[in-house]
Amino acid sequence: MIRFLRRSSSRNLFFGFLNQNLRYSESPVAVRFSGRQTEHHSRLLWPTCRFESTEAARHVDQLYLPNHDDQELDFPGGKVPFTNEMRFIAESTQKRVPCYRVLHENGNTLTSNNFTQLRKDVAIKMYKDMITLQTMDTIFYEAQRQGRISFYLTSSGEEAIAIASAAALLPDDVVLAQYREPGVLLWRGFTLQEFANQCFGNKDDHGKGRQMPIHYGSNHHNYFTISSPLGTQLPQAVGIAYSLKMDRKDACAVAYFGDGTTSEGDFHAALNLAAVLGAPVVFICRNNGWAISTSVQEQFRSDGVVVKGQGYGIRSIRIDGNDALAVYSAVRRARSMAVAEQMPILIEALTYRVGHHSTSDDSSKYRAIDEIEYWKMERNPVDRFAKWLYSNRWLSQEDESNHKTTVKKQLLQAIRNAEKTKKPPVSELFNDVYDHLPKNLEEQEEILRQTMKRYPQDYPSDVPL
Ligand SMILES: Cc1ncc(C[n+]2csc(CCOP(=O)(O)OP(=O)(O)O)c2C)c(N)n1
Ligand SMILES: [Mg+2]
Repeated sequence: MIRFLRRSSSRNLFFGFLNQNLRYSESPVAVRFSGRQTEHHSRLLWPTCRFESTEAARHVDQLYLPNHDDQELDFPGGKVPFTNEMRFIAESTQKRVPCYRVLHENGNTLTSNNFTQLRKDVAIKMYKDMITLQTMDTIFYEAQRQGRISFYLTSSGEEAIAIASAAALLPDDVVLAQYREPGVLLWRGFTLQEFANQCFGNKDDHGKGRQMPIHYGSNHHNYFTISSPLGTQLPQAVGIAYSLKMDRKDACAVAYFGDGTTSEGDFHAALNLAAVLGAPVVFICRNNGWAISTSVQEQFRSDGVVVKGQGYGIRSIRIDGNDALAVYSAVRRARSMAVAEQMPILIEALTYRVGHHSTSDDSSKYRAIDEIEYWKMERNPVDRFAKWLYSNRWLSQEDESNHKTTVKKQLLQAIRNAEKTKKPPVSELFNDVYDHLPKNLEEQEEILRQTMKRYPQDYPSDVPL
């Protein structure tokens, strides 16, 4: 059963709005003036509805307060009951939040009704895209090792999260990813040639070669360009979600991030802002156990990430990120709740980073090989999904090997093309920020050109001046 944690504790600490004659819920807004209900849009109410956190008042549980003394503190945001018992809220729940899954490791569904049924064509595309992603990772990784591109980073072990979540979204949903989700862009139709052009930083790259490899972006696919500084995409996603809300769009923003990123202030600011604004944003945390060499045990003391949602008043769920059907079902439900109820949702997907952090890392220095092998062999998300497809007779070995061969050929061709394509000229480094180049940038450009002429051996010879 897909069960999202309620966004406010049922054993809430706040009574709300009980003495106020104005009640507010998300857009379109049901407003009660002295008990009478009128339809309004949230914008009209914005200035008067500051204390939306009083949503908690709906879940009042009197039993929680056996020793309350009948009096309440009339506090901004809602009345708070007094108690004569000095009780601290525990630092953790007694049991860990369970992890929603659909597929057993052997590829069988655990029960037939705990997930959203997948269409055959969607399921096959999901599997083929997972294979394409793996092939892309192998070939680009090798290209980096051969010195043909400067950097790379794989999705190995996390293929199901990117592909299955992308399949559950709609094309108008705006994606703000971290860097380990090229699978979402692949699902949306970014071509192998476009991936290769970005990694090689040639003149056909949409970013004009200004970014490191894997910092993909595509306006056409509603996919914001990746930023290296962790967490910056999260408050941005809230802003975008809020603008979708204002424009009454049937779409949400979707923000992806890793476990390590939850230690950034931006994560906390984003969750709070999203809850307060009622912004339709789905936060998808890929908890893959590691932030480069920092394990999750060193990252946080809480029961992972899922429990943080409730602290901000956000409905949340923990799912098996290596189970494509669980990811698909939960993201589909999350996106429809986010849009229909105009609220943020937090998903924590448990998975494992099977590869090194990036081509600049050697993970054997800080983690056990056995741990990697276990996740690679026994909890492999692609193999698990394939078993399910085979058991449905939706996939044959022949289809699979034909697809692998075709993709490999296409990728090698894409790399050859990308390598042959010219680099963008130096002037592009300074364009596209200002309408007219300001004086200081003109000076910088001139200095760069002179330096390149003076020390040609220190600059790539294939970048036209
Ligand atoms: C603000 C900031 N701090 C530090 C870094 C360096 N850094 C790059 S990736 C990374 C680990 C992030 O881990 P996580 O969010 O779990 O994502 P994963 O790599 O596991 O997918 C760090 C610390 C950065 N890019 N930005
Ligand atoms: Mg991580």
